[in-house]
Order: sequence, then C-alpha cells, then structure tokens
Amino acid sequence: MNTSTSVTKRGLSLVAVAIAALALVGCAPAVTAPVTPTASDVWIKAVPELMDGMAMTGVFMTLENPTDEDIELVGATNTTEGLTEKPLETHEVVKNAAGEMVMQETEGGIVIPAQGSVTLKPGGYHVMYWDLLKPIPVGSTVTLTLEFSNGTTLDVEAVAREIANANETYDPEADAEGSTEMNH
Ligand SMILES: [Cu+2]
Repeated sequence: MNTSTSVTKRGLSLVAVAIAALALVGCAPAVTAPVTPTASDVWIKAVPELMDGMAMTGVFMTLENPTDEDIELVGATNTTEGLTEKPLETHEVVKNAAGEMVMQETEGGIVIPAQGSVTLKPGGYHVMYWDLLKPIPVGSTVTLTLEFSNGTTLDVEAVAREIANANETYDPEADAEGSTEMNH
C-alpha cells in the first residue's frame, strides 16, 4: 500500500515536471512573433513593350534571414494595379535532360538559410510574372507582396531595369524558343 502510494506520488511529480517543461517550451513561440526576412536590391526586368503571347518577366532581390531557422519564400502576390491577373510563381533555373537551362516552379519555395541570405538573379531563382497586361518601362516600379513559410509577408517595390546582355535567360526570344512552353 505504502509502496504503491509512493510510486503514484512519484509518478505524479514526474508528470508535473514534464508539464512544467512543456509549458516553458510551449510559451516561447506564442510570445515571440515570427520574424520577417528583409529584402534588398529588389528589381524587375523591364518589359518596354509587350510581345505577342510572351509577356512575362522576373523579379530579383536579395533576401536575408536573421533567425536561427531556415525560412522559405513560398509565394508572392502582385499588388500593381492592372499588371496581371495570373498568380505569381517562385521559379528556379535548372538543366533539363537535353542539357538546356530552363526555368521551372520551385518545389516548396526558395530557401533563405538561417542567419544567411539568398540572391534571386537572372539565370537563377526569381519570382515569375506571367501574362502581363501592360508594359513595364525602365525606371518604373512594380509592387508585390512576398509570402514566407513562417506566415509573415513583406511588401516590396521593384524598380524596372534593363538587362544589358542580349543572351540573358530573360531575353524574350530565348523564352519564346522553348523554356516556357516546355515547362509550363
Ligand atoms: Cu520563371
């Protein structure tokens, strides 16, 4: 009898300790709001005139993650009035079976490593705009909202720049020749 009582008490106190430990751990995320990554050097490839059926472009930037856990850029929403009705996509550029560099939608977003950064740039990661309804002249600005895996969002303004190199990934003719049709 005595033994069983003492075992029960001991069991209860262990449970109490476990609950206290859980409470300590469990409280932390509720008190600390998720941290929003920061974006710098945000720009979009200018589209001076719309090409027939090929009105697309990419947004580029550097994202920094000051936290101790990886955060993914999981999506984005255009907030520029009248620019497009298509959803934006996070894209990467990969080599296909034929050895060509083509773009495709990322699986699970673009990782911003803990205490690190990732740069979206031509020929690599980008946020894809499809079916533009109006041109994006050099020097004009486009606004969009970035969405991250920790539930935070960030409004950014992208300045339209020209890419000097005619052989860039985003040359309209290069896109027309295959990458888009092959992958979407
Ligand atoms: Cu793309």
